[in-house]
Amino acid sequence: MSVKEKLQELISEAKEKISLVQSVHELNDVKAKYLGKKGSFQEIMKLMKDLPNEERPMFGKLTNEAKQVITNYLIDQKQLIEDAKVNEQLRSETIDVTLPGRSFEVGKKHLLTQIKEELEDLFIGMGYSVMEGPEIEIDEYNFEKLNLPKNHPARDMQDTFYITEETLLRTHTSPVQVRTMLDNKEKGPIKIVCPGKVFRRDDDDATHSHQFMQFEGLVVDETTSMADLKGTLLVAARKLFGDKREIRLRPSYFPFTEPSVEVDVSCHNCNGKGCNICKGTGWIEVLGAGVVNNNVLEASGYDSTKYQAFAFGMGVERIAMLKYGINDIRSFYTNDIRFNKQFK
Ligand code: 2NL
Repeated sequence: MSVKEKLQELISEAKEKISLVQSVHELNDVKAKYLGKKGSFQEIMKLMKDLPNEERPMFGKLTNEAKQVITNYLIDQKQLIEDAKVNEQLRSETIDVTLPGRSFEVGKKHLLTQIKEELEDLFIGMGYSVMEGPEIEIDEYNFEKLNLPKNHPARDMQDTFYITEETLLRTHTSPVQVRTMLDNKEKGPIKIVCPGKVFRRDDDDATHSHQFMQFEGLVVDETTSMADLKGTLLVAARKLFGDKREIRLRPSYFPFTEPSVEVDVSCHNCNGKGCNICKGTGWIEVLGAGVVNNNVLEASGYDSTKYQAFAFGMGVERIAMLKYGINDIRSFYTNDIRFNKQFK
């Protein structure tokens, strides 16, 4: 057999072997078998020494060509293996974009938070700042400076969670206003709203909760009057209960305001005709307010001959209950997800 034939045979054998290889790892073994240090070509090169000098260049040329042919087979097969791998991956990892998506629920703020923020936005729009303060207060700020001296019935042990003689859970957010007035070194004008948790010693039932959210407001300036209060509350009532609402002020009593008023809004359910929500009267009581008592201004360092102020306070749960027809205040705090989810 001539060298040429030998090489031809080697090439067809390699071609066959290489075409059957399925992995790159296996392919490296085959490559070593033919082209490696102990491979077939090393064997063939040994034949060179028996050849006459003039045949050696031709022998070298043919061997190199054969090597090249086999190398090309190896390269092509490697490409085939790799392509097959990619195609298999594409096939097995295909995503069916026509399948319906998995739906997931987006959370929502608690109804009380929604209404608190609605109120904050409304008052910020009228130039107010939002102030917060501690839930554990001292007697002096919660009562004394609000014209509620010791032994006043409103600060009865029955109504207040005392921690010590002098510290308690605030019964209203008014101490935040007291702190703001005390902190105001220039004793200049103030325009603030104070939302927050307050605590009263009550047995919980459908309309009472020992913890609820209050939203109070305070405006201190040189000419602040009851007329400003009424205009402000009309804007708030219409924002909360609709553009057609009217308000009316009835005389009332709070130790920290004089005169004091109770504010009714015309019923948003029956437009004033009378229904079960307004108990047939056409009006619903929504908040308390008044002109700040001079004692309160003086106790926080304001000259009551120079300054006048109005203040108001409302229970946020009550507003929400009226707006959405909720009949049990405990619904806000039991956190039944089915209740909370209704207010999206
Ligand atoms: C209500 C009634 C009210 C105030 C709160 C207040 C605060 C200061 C001075 C004077 Cl610093 N008054 N707040 C005035 C009137 C009524 O709240 O029904 N709250 C749930």
